[in-house]
Amino acid sequence: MKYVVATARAPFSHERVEGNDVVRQNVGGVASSLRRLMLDREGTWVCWGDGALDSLHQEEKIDNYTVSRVIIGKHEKRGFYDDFSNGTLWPLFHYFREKIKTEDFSFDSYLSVNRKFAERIAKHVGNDTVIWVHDYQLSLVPGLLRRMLPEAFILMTWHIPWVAGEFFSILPQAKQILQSLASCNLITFHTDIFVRNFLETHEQMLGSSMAIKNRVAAIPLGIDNEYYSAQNPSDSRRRHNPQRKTIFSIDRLDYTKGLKNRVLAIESLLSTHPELRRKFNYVMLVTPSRTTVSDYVLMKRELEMNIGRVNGKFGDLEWAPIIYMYRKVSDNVLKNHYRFSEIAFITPLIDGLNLVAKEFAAASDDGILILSKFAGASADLRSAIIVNPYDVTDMAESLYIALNMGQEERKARLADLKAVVRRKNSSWWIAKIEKEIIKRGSGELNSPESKDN
Ligand code: GDG
Repeated sequence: MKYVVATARAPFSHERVEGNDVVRQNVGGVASSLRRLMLDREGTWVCWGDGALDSLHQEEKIDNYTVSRVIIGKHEKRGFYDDFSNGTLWPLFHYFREKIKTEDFSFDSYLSVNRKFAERIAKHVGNDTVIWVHDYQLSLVPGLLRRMLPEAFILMTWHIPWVAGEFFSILPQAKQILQSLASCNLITFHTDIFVRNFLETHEQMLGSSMAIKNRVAAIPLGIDNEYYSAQNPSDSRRRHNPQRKTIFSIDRLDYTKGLKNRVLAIESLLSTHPELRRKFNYVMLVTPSRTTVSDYVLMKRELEMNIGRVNGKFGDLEWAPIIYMYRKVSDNVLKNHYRFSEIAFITPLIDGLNLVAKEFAAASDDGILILSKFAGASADLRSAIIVNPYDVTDMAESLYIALNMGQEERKARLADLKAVVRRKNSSWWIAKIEKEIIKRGSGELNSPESKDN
């Protein structure tokens, strides 16, 4: 099988560093799983060339596949990425009704960038090619491609939640997006709930259909378990203060991640259990994200005010409950945090999956995972302490339970989590998806909607 993969984010970018053209590998679970896939098979990866020097390298061979970069102008980037992808679709698919922007002009840019992707993909498609489109930034690509290539096999993997049909229909362009997705041969989501929501949406807006049911599957992304569970020899020392337990989290700065509620949970914990003062640190790593989108700038200010308030209320000359860092860290530093933190506190208000929860389970020596019930990963990671991220008291109580959990229970829970993450790893994910592609075979590749009844 040969692929043309399409993602908004690039696997590699060309940046200018001290006057030199430097190739940078982009981090993130999706990029690394797909990089491995492409290494194994020849093919093309179509992506957005957003690196400073990417326009000089629109087509380039990396290892045994081609990276084909779509170049987007400044104005178009604003409409496509800042406004429609992240100002409209992102809040829509995470149930943030008040944040959804519905200005028409940004949709024009979104459509034109999706068309550029579709045209570029079409250029690289040959016989036996599977076109694999990823995520909400490229939702119109399948429909545009279907018109150009009626026989092609088009697969879409949707990485974020799919919401209830009624909520989705807020979007003026809802039908257009849904019709585009419905033209795929296969659509994968991370959970059964998202599959159910998608099918209900389809039924409400386009009518009931057996064919669409056969083309949707829940296949959660796995991680590279070996990479995260391997010990880094240079990190054999304990990084954190052995006198205190470490509660750890890492997230992009995003309103879906429930960052403020975690700070409030620390406040509640210390108010109800003052004996825990100086007994732990909450190491809160936050990575800059979408810094040109206005909501994100305001959110950062609010989060930092709350951290300052809670540290001011409980801290002293020798201790502050929250150690906040706003930056990107290297993989080695991140793995070190995973390995040595006693507790991972991963409580998004809603999340398609959440790879951090899986990475922590793979890397941890003896840790406890506290996980939001609204993270897609909670469907599999049942041995975590599952919390409601809107219930600050519940989260504080879970922290208290985790801080006092005996070794036997800790070990049993972690062993369960590790077993799931090991089994459903990134190779499992690819194999499962390929099985679904093969199952559908070429007979079903031709115009999927024609089989509807
Ligand atoms: C979408 C969905 C779904 C983050 N900061 C640093 C860093 N990371 C790495 C983590 C992890 C990844 O980035 C973030 O994981 P997410 O699961 O949040 O993925 P996203 O790509 O943001 O989001 C999400 C995912 O797609 C996959 O389908 O789970 O629900 O929103 O791998 O480790 N890595 C390093 N330094 C950082 O500062 N090294």
